[in-house]
Amino acid sequence: MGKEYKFPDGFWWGSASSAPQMEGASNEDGKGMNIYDYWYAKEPERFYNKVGPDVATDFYHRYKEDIKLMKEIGHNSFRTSISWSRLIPNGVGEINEKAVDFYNNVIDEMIANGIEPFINLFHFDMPLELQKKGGWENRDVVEAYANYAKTCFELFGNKVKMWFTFNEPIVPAAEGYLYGVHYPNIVDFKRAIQVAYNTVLAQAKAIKAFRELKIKDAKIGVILNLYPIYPRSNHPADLKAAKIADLLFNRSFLDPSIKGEYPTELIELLEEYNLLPFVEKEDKELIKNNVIDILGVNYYQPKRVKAKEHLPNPHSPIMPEWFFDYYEMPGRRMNVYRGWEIYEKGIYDVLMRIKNEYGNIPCFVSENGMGVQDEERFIKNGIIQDDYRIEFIKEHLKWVHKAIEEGCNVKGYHVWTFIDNWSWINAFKNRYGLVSLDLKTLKRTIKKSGYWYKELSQNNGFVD
Ligand code: BGP
Repeated sequence: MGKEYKFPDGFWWGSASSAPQMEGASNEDGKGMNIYDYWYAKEPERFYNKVGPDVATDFYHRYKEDIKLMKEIGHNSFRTSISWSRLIPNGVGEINEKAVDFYNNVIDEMIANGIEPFINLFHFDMPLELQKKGGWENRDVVEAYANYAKTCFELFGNKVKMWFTFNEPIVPAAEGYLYGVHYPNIVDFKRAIQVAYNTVLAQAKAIKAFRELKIKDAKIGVILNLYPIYPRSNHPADLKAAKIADLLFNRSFLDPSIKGEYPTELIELLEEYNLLPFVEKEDKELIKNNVIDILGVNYYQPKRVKAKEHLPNPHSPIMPEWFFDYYEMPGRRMNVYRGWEIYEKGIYDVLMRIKNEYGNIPCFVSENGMGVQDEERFIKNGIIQDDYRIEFIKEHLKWVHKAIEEGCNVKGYHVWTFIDNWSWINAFKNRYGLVSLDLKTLKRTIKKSGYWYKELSQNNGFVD
């Protein structure tokens, strides 16, 4: 008999996904285009095997079957997002009644099956009409988002009690405007910072609207991809590298979301390199007064950094990597399919930091999971035998358990994800689901990890 890992009563067990990654029906029932629909139509070759978001997992048509499956594999909660461009096709103005019906049906179906809906408002999917107006760089879009958020609270607030402003708001800024990976494929640090700042502002405005509506028993939070950042050594130059990476990748969203203000060191750094965003005088007060109730932590991998080996080319566009190099720790373990390091203790380090430096605010693991390619090779008796995924989840949960034992206010754990879903430029390359999806027939089959997850949830823990 091994050790027993029991979790607190009422612990959330479930998974997370998002509208653009599962709904499909991207051109049905009055949905407007978002930037991914548009980018795929324009440059399909940028997506793995040229598969776009038009069908995804077809949740739009199969939500009843899927919610039943969620229940079957032990979900008591599930996060998805509302597609802004489905609800308000132009981003502002008219509401699409068919979308209202769809989201009401999904929410009702989840509640009827004992699954608490966690609803996120934005998962990278800017309505195209608003992108044409400058997207997050434009303050009118910030206003439009606040109105959209208010509309969602009014429409669904009577049944949804867990709200999230953004999933990984740093991603549209960094991947879209700095590294050129996501649409609109721009490389410009200063513009990326403006985007990041405007999303923080948008969040504050949404929270303000949320508080004014005084929705009974409802909470609002944000979901951040946080990284434990480990320096190569204790040499001051390595420590400085880690500190800057932390300011840019963690504290840029953590501090304003929880403490209501930006770290002084971050402001000074940006000022020194002429990267400060445009701000209005009244923003500061707004951000200060509208902070979150709960934090979702997405954790996949740590960042390891060291002092730079070489001076950056002064004629190249300034990048975060002007301040540090990535460090490949000898002996690190990799998920080779995704190219991400597996380091389970990282989740504990992040959670303990939230406890010690961010007032032990209620939090939960909002994404954690393992994407593996060509999983059909593991099929035995018709089921994918994904023992590696069970192992991955277990080893992370042991560290979550330890953080809870040491007083961290962790409320739940959500796997990424319920069913193999569509992912941005990687499309269906890496499979993350507890349930597999046959891309040709759209047939769903529970994987070994799905059955295991059911037991985990039923026992509120596991023995290992
Ligand atoms: C997170 C995103 C998800 C999801 C996941 C897996 O960053 O919130 O949308 O996609 O990562 O990453 P990927 O799909 O890139 O392998």
